[in-house]
Amino acid sequence: MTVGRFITFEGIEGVGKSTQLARLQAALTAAGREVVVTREPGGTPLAERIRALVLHDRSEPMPDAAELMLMFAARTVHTENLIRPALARGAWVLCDRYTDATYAYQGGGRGVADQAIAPLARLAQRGLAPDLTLLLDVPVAAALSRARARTAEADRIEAETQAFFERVRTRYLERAALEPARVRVIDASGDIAAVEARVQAALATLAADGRG
Ligand code: Z5A
Repeated sequence: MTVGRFITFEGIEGVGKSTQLARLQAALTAAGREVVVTREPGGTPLAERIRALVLHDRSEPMPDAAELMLMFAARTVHTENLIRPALARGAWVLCDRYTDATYAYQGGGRGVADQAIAPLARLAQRGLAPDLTLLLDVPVAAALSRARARTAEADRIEAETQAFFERVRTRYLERAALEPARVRVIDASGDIAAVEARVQAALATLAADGRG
């Protein structure tokens, strides 16, 4: 039985997910919650090995279907071995990306059909879904300029074009419109404290819904 809370952060690269996730972790920990912070692809030793393959292996071309299935292989391991046990003992799981990212990147970005994604999502998640998804949103150019101010070498997906990220952002916003109770769009422009206040306001609505 799920007794903790499962909160995911989504958005295009550089939008500020990791920054806000760390702030929410601090706030929830200070409030006495057990908090588990994790990410996708990855989150467990095996899933992190899949992450290294899917994001960094350039030894040969990676077909879109292979990229899709590697994302779900990592997600299945992560869901079964880390997320479900943490929720079962009452922890709040804060996850940097989950299945919405697959619909946005492999679906919107690569053009894989939703009909190919949905059955894999059902297999990997076995009924588990986030209680709340915070979709951080700014225009693509602003997010990429935040991300590219850092010095790390771009991975296979970060190296994509601005047009790719426009499609990813559009798909994220479409998904939010389809599931407004779960997916809250957070205006991620402005300084870090201003965005944090918007995240806290979205969290308060989770509590008001009786899910917090
Ligand atoms: N992927 C996929 O294709 N399919 C899937 O199913 C899944 C993932 C699950 C994982 O990337 C890649 O996997 C991702 C999608 C793909 N590829 N892309 N692109 P990752 O985990 O390596 O990185 P990321 O998720 O893209 O996040 P990121 O680049 O680390 O960005 P972020 O976490 O959103 O931003 P940040 O690190 O918090 O902030 C970026 C910089 O901006 C940093 O210097 C901050 O100090 C600064 N910042 C943050 N907030 C602000 C504000 N408000 N103002 C100004 N500056 C700010």
